[in-house]
Amino acid sequence: MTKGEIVMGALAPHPPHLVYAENPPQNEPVSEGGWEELRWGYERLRKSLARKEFDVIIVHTPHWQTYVGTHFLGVPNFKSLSVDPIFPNLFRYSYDLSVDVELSRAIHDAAAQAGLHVLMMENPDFRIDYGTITSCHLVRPEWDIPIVCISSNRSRNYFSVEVMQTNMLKLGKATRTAVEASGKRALLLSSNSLSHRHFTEEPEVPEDMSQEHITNHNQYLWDMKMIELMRAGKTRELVDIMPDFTEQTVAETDAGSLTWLMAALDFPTYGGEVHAYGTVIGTGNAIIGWDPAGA
Ligand code: 2X7
Ligand code: FE2
Repeated sequence: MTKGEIVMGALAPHPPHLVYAENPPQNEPVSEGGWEELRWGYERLRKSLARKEFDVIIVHTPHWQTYVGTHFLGVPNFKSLSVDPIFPNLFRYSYDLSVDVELSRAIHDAAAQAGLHVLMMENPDFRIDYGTITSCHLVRPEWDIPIVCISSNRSRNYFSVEVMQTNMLKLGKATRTAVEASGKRALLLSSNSLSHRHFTEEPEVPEDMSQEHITNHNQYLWDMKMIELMRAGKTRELVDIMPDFTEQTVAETDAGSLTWLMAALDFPTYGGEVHAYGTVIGTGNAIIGWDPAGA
């Protein structure tokens, strides 16, 4: 069997606003647009992926939160309605997706061998979280490629940011090992925003872009610091600084998705390609791709 590989890794944030703004047939609410900078960034990411062939999308999501260990979807198909608990006015999305259960189990087993607490999620009525759906929709709206979906363990909340980091570095390495052994070509998605201070009130027209900006300047400076490290290929330093960034900007990196991605990519020293940076209800969001072949 030929060795499997990660064909690209991407930071692929999941504000449901972006799906709302696109008006796909699966989403019930109707918008007048909005957040174009980020949506055009996703368009550029999709264009860069058009040059690639891949068999599976592996997504690590902050909105499937498991309190004991890391869980993996373990049922071949899921079909239902996903409603965002905070923005039900924006996101009521009918999904129908397939799962690469074989690769899920292989990553599960590799993670168990590395000493992590893991579980296959085998409830066929399980509701898929909106983080997974939004990132996958924006990267591959055709839904024609199976996914592997990895929960985020709340170890940062139960223990500390350092425990989260240690576990996610192990999980990233286990993911890479399992992909290589599988012979498959995988696209990896870190489904998270960067700085994450939300406004507490939504504008009357959610897509009113005259109301959209970063919540505060220090958050913006932190986001730029992180993006500069990614652009420069200083990903070890990025991971080293992650605990402080996470604490200072209540960043969604607390879920471990970005740490997992950097470890799975084996800490790229080549620059990530920034497709966009933009804010959504005050949070900082970057769309960035790492292409090992273009290194
Ligand atoms: O989950 C999110 C998010 N990460 C960022 C912005 C707005 C809403 O939901
Ligand atoms: Fe989120």
